[in-house]
Amino acid sequence: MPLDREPEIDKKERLEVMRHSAAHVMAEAVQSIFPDARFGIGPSIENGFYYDFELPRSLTPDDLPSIEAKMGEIIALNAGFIREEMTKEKARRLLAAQPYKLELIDEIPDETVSLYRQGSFVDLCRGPHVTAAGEIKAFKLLNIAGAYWRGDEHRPMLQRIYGVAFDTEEALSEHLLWLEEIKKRDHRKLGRELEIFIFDDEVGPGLPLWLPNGGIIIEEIEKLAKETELKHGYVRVRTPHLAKEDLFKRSGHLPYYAESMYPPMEIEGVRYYVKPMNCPMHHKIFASKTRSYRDLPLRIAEYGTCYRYEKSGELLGLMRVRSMQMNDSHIYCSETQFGQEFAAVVFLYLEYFKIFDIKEYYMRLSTHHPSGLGKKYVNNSAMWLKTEDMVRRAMDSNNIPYREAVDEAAFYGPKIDVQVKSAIGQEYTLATNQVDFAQAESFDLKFANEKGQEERPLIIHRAPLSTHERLVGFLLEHYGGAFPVWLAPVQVTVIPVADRHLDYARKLEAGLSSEGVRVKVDARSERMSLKIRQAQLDKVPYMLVVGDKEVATATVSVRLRSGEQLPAQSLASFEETVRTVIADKARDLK
Ligand code: TSB
Ligand code: ZN
Repeated sequence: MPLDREPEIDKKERLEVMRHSAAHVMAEAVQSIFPDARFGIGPSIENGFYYDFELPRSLTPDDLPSIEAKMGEIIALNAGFIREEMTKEKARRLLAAQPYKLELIDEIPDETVSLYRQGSFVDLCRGPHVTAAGEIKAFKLLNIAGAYWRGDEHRPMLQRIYGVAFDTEEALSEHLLWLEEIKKRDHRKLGRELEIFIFDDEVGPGLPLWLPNGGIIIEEIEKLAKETELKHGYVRVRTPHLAKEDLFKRSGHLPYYAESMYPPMEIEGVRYYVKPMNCPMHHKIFASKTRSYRDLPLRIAEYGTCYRYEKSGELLGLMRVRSMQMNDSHIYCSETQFGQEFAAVVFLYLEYFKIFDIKEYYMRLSTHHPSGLGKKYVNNSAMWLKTEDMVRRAMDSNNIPYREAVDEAAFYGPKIDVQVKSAIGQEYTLATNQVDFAQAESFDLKFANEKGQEERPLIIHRAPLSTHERLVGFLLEHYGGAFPVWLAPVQVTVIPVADRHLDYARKLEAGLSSEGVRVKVDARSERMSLKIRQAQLDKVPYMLVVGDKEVATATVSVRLRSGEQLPAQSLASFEETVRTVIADKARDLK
């Protein structure tokens, strides 16, 4: 059947089989280079495959070409993939030098197991495989990473080689090109190049240091959040970074969330924890005076700094860190107010997404799983079911689409998470909107209703703008570093052509700066082309190149970071443009 007529599903399966077979061929190549290699597992994955090895030395990227070359030789020999069924006993004898395989054999419930042999390599494997190695077409090895055996940090660390494989050379080159694009967009790379943030070994993993450019972006985001929240009836508070153990016992963070908390410190005979969340402190503020229905909904907001002990293997640039500042709020409302309040939060994130031009996301209703009750989740089955239903109703009655995900809830209740993808393809929760039926009880929070009777408030925990860390990490990739003008650390660079144009450049700088525009003069005695290139690399939205003509006519020549040139114009007209673009938080520069 011609390839282009092949049903998608068959093609997908065929590619998976080919990729899995490529993993076996890679293992054969590694075995021929390292005869003592021990083998872990080698599955197919999206676009390719990997295999985990225990080797006598650490691999470097320089090893990949020789492994690839060896694979090429094996494929050229076109050895058949031969399946053999045998008793476990026989398989154990055959794989006696392979402790990881022996462990896998022990776990197979059947009497017999299947092995696949191609050339000099034999592997415990369910299959299926290609009939012969020659069917493996275009492939490339990409990188090496450490991977714990069975993902368990107490087991040995193996070396994993990742590769990609496709039907045709064209499909492979297209994919490699796409990977290059993605690499350029990786927020860790952009963050370094644009001087947004750094990590420092001596400070510690997952503890980012924001550089001045990052500081500007954060200030702008906070300004937006504060203005928006003011408009939506929030009040702002400030709370400490640590509190006594008892507070976190009461809130349920100990024990439900203890694994993600830094260990306690002891002072004056009392144990203190740095806070992983701001909620308990906000609850204390709610409880600090008598509340009545007239105070509700009470929306307490804070850009609170939290610390979480995230596993080192899970840390990733700014996307998953250990110190974070959260766009947090806790909304205390009555049960009748709940639906409207909950939906208002969802509409609030949609308002933000419009500003940031975020279009690719989906909402996920994260629910509990009964097996986690009392361990991962507050043990109150009835309330879980009730609040999950309340969320469904709030979403449905506002026609907001969502998918359900079981066993992803917070320990205190169900939530709507907004899932986005980072440039490197991982899915993250950006905004979150959570119900809490547990903490009002444990903090004995109450208000007097219209009839003067005591009622417990429901609590909504929400973070539409996530944490500064995750949001800026995401935005770096989303914009590929080319921030809209309102967020750009430097909005305008003035580039004098020669030293004699410096005075005029300074005048422009003073004018723009008095308008609140973030402007810099590149006063270095360098070639103009080099200064333009620098501003372009820094992704500065506007460059004003000034030479004799601009000085003589009192105008500016405006160059955009895309390379596009705008017509010469007066400073006043340029100021007007920039002012509007900033005020509109526009992505387009004109
Ligand atoms: C919203 N108590 C609630 C709060 O009131 C809370 O802490 N929720 S959370 O645990 O889901 O965190 C809120 C948001 O912070 C998440 O949706 C996610 O976007 C962001 N976040 C969580 N952990 C990290 C982390 N390790 N690094 C960066 N951002 C994080
Ligand atoms: Zn909270």
